[in-house]
Amino acid sequence: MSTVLDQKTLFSAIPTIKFEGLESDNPLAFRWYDESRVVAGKPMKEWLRFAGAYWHSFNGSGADPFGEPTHLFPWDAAGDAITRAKAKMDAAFEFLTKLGLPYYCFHDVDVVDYTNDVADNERRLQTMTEYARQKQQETGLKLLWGTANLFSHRRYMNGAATNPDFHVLAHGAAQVKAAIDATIALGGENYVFWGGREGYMTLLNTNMQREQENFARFLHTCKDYARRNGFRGTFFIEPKPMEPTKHQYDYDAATVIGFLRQYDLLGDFKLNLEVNHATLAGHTFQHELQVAADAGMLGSIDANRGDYQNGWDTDQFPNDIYELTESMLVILEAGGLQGGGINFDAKIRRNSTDVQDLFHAHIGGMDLFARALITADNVLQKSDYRQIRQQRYASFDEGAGAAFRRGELTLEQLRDYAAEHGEPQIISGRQEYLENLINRYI
Ligand code: XLS
Ligand code: NI
Ligand code: NI
Repeated sequence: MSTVLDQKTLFSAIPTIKFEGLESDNPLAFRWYDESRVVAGKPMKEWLRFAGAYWHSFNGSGADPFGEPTHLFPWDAAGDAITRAKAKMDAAFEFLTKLGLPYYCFHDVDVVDYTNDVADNERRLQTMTEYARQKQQETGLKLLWGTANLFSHRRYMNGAATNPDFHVLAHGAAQVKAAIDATIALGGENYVFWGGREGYMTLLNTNMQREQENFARFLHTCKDYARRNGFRGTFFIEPKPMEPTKHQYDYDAATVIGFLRQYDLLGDFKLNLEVNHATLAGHTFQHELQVAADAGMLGSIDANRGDYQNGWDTDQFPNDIYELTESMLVILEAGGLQGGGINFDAKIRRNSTDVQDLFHAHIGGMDLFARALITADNVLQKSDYRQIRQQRYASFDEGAGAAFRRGELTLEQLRDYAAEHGEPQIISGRQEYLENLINRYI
């Protein structure tokens, strides 16, 4: 991608990526991801439901705050907005099909250039929606979720739904309406809200209560519109604690669940959790997954990873089998994702400039998830992992412990139990044993 290649030749040298197994030395093949292999009662394909992210793979230019683009895409080279958008979509579908990714995800502005004219913007998106609909039909690819970008345009510098200016909120609403229309027309299975600038830079100029109320009202309004127009999928909120703003209201899973409960949105919304957002919030990804799973809100995930040596959202492709196995344990025990899938919200590095790099990145990520799924399933089926965890709480399963859980014991009765039974035994949490267990099955 470092030199502008002919559109037709961009991906043509790359073969369709196939499963070749562990014997294979072919870097353009899957070694673990065998889509129809059954794990824990379901084909891998159904557990994982991989999606390609339009914004990183087909718009991400490699530019950073210090440097110009390094990924020069042929589809950006010539023609009007629709011509370029169609060329990009042709390439996108070729890429997704070659990888065997069953789904894709997009923001409105990823698909076609955004204009400031509301009606013109709607027409452009409609044209591209029709084009995408045909492409989906030809290839069998599906839309995992659609969304609107309410954070890049300068008018959103103080937020969209939480902007202090109602006029800006209305523009955000216009974009969401068009993006919901597109999602419905494409049979999109979910719709995502990532509140990129729904937060503040300083509390000195911010009425937090009013902003959160407006945010909730906005979500209700969007949800009602979508439902009235036949959208039956799930709405996802994607938590992130900061970046681009100092503080974002959708801080982490627990915060979002509290917000949805407070504003009566629990019935229609679930969570789309992103690895790098979890770490930015000071959590592990497993923590976020567990919080969501426990609330019945584990909808979808954005797969990527951060960098241990710096704090920001580097969106690198996942490559740590140990961490991912821990995450898959949570996902498997929760019975899978509710309605969502695994979206590669990840980008190749600025200096990864070969066409193959985008393939290697996704192959690595897909193989890693497949391997983590198999490993986690082995841990659950073959080891005493479940038993140890269950045993740890056994004192609550019968007798006084069970009575406590049923709400039958007063504080006095608890006191008497302590006095009668003396000092509790010291019981190990067996952390190192459990940690070794994961490595044993990798
Ligand atoms: C940015 C977010 C974004 C969402 C979609 O950090 O991850 O890419 O997934 O708006
Ligand atoms: Ni994301
Ligand atoms: Ni992100």
